[in-house]
Amino acid sequence: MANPKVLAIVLAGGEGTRLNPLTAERSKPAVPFGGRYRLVDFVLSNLVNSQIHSIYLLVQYKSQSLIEHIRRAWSVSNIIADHFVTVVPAQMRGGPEWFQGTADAVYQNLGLIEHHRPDIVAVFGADHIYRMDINQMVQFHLDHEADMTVAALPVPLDQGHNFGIITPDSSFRIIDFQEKPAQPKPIPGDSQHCLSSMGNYLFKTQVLMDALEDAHVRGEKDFGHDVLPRLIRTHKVCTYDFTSNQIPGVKTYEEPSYWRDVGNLDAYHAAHMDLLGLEPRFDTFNPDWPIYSDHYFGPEARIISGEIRNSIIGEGTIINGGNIRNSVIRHEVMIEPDVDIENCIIMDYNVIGRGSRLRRAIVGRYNLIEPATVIGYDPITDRQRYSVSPSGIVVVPKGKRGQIRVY
Ligand code: ADQ
Ligand code: ADP
Repeated sequence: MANPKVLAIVLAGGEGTRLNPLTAERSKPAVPFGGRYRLVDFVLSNLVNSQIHSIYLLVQYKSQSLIEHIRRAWSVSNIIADHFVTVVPAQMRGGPEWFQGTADAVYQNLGLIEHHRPDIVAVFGADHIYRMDINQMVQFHLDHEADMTVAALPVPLDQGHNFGIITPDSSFRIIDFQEKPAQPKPIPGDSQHCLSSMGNYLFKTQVLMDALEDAHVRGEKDFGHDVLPRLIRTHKVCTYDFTSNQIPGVKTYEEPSYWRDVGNLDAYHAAHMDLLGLEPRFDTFNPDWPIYSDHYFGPEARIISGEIRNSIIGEGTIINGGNIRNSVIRHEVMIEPDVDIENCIIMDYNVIGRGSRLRRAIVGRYNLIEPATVIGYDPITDRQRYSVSPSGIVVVPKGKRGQIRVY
């Protein structure tokens, strides 16, 4: 089939409880990432760069911030009818209930699929940092005449309990699937890794529609727990090897097949550190495969004085002294004199008061960090005042919007 019609459904309703307090007031896909992005920008950029332009984004949990980001960053021309990024809230068409799970979210929107009648439906998660040419997966799906295809990659065995674990046969057909197993099966010949689903699926349209009707009748709600394990018994479900995906413009120094589920604060912090350095593990600069986001209409960053090493400095930020190392500072942050910042993520609209010392901290948006504040040096005080991750990352939650004026 040349040029199949692909409709994308991006699941963007995740609560992201393990990222709390970053998700206390917004859904996980809306969580800021890097110097200027939100998590959802990665999957949307992958779709658009793969020329998949018909995109529904299913939202649910605390979605206002995500909806506004999509409006600012992802409004597309209305001249071409099938080019759209449309937010779909839970509309309770089938009864008085929100989406009950990922499969139920798509089930409640089967009408959209019927309306478009695509050849293939791409159901993708919105929570991951990666580049992927989805057309290569589409080609694989067609070549293997699969009813469903699941993108997958090897992950360390000790992380396997967080993911759906796949066992394929030699022709890539999935013969076993365990959602978040306590004891994941290693890949034959590689005892240190297991094959994890990335939560990105392609379906033949009718197969998806029938599977969701069937799941609904049975009271089943989730792709990973219910739909996938059932479909592998009745249909041809294949696994697409993400490590075979080739992206133009990826540098030799980048980690091959970079993919991160930034599901908890430690993983989220570590993925930021992957953006740093002259040769970062994941380079956000790739003109052949850009990551799109909203435009910031304020001024450039201004460095008045201070020493900055190996850091990302967002637009509209003013550095007025101090020492900044291995950190990501987003837009409109005021760094006052004599500040010391190391291994930190400072989100937008913050003032870091004179003489403060911050180490391994994440500062949510809209905070005024009082002068001489110390964060990340004394675990007991940190735990009394802030959230602290298992590895000791200290998180200052989001402050009140409109409270901070940097200029
Ligand atoms: P999880 O990431 O744990 O596992 P889940 O929490 O269901 O799965 O989230 C999947 C995607 O759906 C995310 O993008 C999330 O934001 C979104 N989502 C969650 N609930 C939703 C709802 N009610 N409405 C709309 N969107 C919703 C899944 C798979 C695993 C796989 C991992 C990879 O189940 O098999 O290994 O993804 O991270
Ligand atoms: P974020 O940091 O995620 O972008 P903001 O505080 O900047 O969040 O808010 C983004 C949008 O979400 C704003 O329009 C704001 O009014 C809205 N918003 C934030 N919190 C809430 C809330 N608790 N209830 C309703 N809307 C909210």
